[in-house]
Amino acid sequence: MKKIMTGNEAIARGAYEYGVKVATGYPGTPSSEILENITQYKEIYSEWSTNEKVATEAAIGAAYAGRRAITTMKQVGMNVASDAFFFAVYTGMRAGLLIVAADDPGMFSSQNEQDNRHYARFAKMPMLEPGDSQEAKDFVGLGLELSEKWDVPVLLRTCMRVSHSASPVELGERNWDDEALPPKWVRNQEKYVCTAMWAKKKRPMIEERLVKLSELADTMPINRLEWGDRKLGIIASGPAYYYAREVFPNASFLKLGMTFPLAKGLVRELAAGVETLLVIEELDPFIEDQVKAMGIPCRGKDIFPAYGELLPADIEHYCAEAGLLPKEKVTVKREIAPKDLPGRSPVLCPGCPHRSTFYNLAKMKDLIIVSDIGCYNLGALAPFFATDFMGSMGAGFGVAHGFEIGDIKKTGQKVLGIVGDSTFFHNGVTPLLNVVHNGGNSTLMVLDNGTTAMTGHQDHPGLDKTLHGPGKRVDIANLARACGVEHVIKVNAFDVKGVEKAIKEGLAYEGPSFIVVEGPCFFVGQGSGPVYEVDTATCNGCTLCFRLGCPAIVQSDELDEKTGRPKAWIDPVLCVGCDMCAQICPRHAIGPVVTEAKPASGNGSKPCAGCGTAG
Ligand SMILES: Cc1ncc(C[n+]2csc(CCOP(=O)(O)OP(=O)(O)O)c2C)c(N)n1
Repeated sequence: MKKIMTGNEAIARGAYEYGVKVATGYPGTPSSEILENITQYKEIYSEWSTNEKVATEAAIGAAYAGRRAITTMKQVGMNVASDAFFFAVYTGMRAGLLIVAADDPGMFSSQNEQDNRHYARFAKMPMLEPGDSQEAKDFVGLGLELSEKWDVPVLLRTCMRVSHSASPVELGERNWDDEALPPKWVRNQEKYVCTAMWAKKKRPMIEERLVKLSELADTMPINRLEWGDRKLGIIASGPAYYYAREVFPNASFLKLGMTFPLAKGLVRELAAGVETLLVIEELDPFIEDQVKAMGIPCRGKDIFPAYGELLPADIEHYCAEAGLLPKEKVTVKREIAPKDLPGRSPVLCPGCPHRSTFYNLAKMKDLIIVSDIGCYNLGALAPFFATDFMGSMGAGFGVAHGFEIGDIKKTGQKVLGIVGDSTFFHNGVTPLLNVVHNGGNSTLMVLDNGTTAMTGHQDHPGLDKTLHGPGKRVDIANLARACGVEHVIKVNAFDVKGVEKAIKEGLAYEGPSFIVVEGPCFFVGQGSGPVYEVDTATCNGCTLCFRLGCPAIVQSDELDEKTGRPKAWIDPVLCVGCDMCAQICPRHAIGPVVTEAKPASGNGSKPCAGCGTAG
């Protein structure tokens, strides 16, 4: 049977069919749906782990235990996970281990662009690159087989276009004897204890394995020569292969499914048979550099940029410029947005608990606000423009401490570090410990909205549910106390003044202080309260409520006679009754519409957890 599936769904299906027993991961676009789809297969244990390193270690342990395992992450997750998979290349495992990392060429949802293919070469592990959903599923099976045969983790590298686009997939049955108990663990220290004296002995084997895998690559059906016109030979993998085929239907091709180690024999054969050799690959010249290192001249990054996506229109455009394609053959229009298109900045949702924090912080002008990744990164944008920094998960705390030990206080400025709740568990606890242990004085704040909102509401240790069901909740404030913070403040995110007071109190405290701003994300439980409205007779167009950046509050057509400024209007379709606008309105012109209650949405049977006025 065939089914249309996204690449992520197909990888999940592959995990099922090829007998994966344990699946771990940490959310991140474009990879998150793999694990979410795996939960439908009850044969597989799955969990959101606290971060990518923990997820990878758990998958490694499961593979040591003799169970096929898979771990999933977005591209920057590999940076966090890398300390784990480097050693697994030395130890090998008892069952197959697949590390799935989804790259994001074009940076649709990432803080930096990176080409994770380098990790395969860096860690010296084989890498498969699917170009569509069928390959995504098949390569799971192939990767696990390779992993078991060569006793090494295998990297399955996808990218956004493979992860999120859909194509037909032939479905099969689960074809692995997954219930059979693996043999008992027998201690083998030389294999599994990566102390230098034993690990060192494996170094030559790791190099020899790569040579043998490269020889194998020449014979693998997923690496294939497709002879056509001999004028142009193209090496490509992943979606770039299909795009290149569209642009050059008659050229000769080397389609690579395993891109590391390289099928050098096939590369030589193609190079010898064509006039011009061209490598078409997104991001870095990963294949191109290896081809050139073989002494084979080829073109590639002299034509294409080493950043962004390379869609068919881009390939046409750059190849026409380089004289490889007649200009009249350029058929597809490059989608470059018109320059006069109005910019539309993303905003916090109506009812977002983060709003009170950034409304208050926007007023604290001489404060350095070291923030982090999550929905709360929108505090950097209009109307707040409140934050000074965002880098990588956990850096909100780590870099804040750096400002402090960098003596920034001598300039009279104070520093506030901010992370979200999922980010706190991911990588915020260790920098907190660092502050405490080193006698730091930072004010650190967790915006606890009870979910990993930005990536689609996954669980984390601060919740009483897991991917499968009930879980043990770790209390953030108690954890901070256990880390040695003496001054811990908890505040209701929907109490705008309370949040301001908490921030000021934290900043005034001598020694590390820790503020937990608690209030659930609208989508996980806050629910709708009554719709709010503006009493236009009282509103004088002071514009203060606009500073909340709530999409439900807009300028009305009615101008205030005295000030000449537009009065506010609340869109009843968008308002969820969080009450923040009512709290800050100096003329008390905003309040709930008493007569008509808006039907609850989402988990909205509960009253608003924060402001107490909703019901
Ligand atoms: C190392 C790494 N892993 C995953 C991500 C993807 N990611 C971006 S924000 C985020 C989670 C944010 O959750 P939280 O801190 O709770 O903030 P919220 O979005 O709920 O406000 C994740 C997982 C990333 N950017 N970096």
